[in-house]
Amino acid sequence: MKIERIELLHVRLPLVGRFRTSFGTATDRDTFLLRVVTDAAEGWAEFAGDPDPLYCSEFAASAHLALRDHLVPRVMALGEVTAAMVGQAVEEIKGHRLAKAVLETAILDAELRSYGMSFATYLGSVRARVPAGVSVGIMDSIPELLDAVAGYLGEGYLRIKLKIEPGWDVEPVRAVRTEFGDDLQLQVDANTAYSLTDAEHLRRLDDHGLLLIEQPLAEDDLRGHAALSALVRTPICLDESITSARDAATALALGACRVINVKPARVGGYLEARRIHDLAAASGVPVWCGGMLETGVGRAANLALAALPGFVLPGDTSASSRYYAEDITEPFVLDGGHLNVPDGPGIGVDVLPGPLGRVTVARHDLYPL
Ligand code: NPG
Repeated sequence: MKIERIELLHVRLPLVGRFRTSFGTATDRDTFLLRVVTDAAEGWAEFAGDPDPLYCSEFAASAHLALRDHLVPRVMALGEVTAAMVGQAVEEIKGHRLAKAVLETAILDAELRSYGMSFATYLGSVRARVPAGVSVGIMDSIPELLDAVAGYLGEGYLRIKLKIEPGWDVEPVRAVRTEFGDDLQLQVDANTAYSLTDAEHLRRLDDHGLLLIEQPLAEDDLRGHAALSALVRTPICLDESITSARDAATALALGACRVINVKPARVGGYLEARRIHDLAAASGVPVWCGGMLETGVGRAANLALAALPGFVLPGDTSASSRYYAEDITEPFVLDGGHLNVPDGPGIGVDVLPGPLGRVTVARHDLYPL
């Protein structure tokens, strides 16, 4: 496959409600799409990050530069390209995994479309639909939180994740557990907001039957997570800390986590994400698919990954309406608490020109320049 053109579309979509985490509050999704035109087919992918480096060190503008000046030129130098060649072609560039992921994914989409295979088939998915969880932001009050959770459960979501931070942790968890009962699949996500000196406090979460505590400590603190793991009964899950299959192997060997949130962008793409899945499956470690407020473009590919056999916990694979009144693809809709895994060629959904036009704020050529 020969790449003829790579284009970056800066898009901005309003969120249906603000989404607050321990690292900030989002009111819109401000990101970019990559469109790769080849001699065989066209591919699309979505940059998972944000305009600000608050979740991780990468951000949209850094990814734009990394792609334009370092990643795209290396991939173009290959001549004939397949997605499996991308990782090695960009390996000498340190970091920039979210940027690498969007490039590899758009190329993979084009490649799979060119021979009519879905992401799900390519990755090895074993399910036609996946259970949907939802991530619930930090709220101003407990009644507001209980209302929000009741609304999501009414829609059919099968698992609730509460965002937590110091001052918004044990009480909201207790309130949700009390209101909705012991059968509710409930977990929390701290996005690195705590330190090991909070271990005694975090231990209080053990009373509430949580599936897991996600990323309580700093992303580079594997030792701290291992120590915390020994102090709390609730399984520790890592997100930000895991940027590769090697990280995953290290974290498991150190006892730093018992569950892994697999986000393809964070680890440099779907191929590395699948390696983490395989490693975890071989080690008997449950994984689940995280989300970064993706539009239908990113969500479609995540659903394919979430259908692999080792994804035994519901992911942050919510319906499009969780974030968007109007998505840029046909919306993903909940059906009995599940989402269908796209089975069409590539990511299996098309970008709709009308909605795309309404949210596109700029367009940049990455190749040819
Ligand atoms: O449903 O797509 C989703 C979002 C789930 O909570 C979610 N994502 O830390 O996992 C996270 C968080 C996030 C949001 C991370 C935006 C980065 C950016």
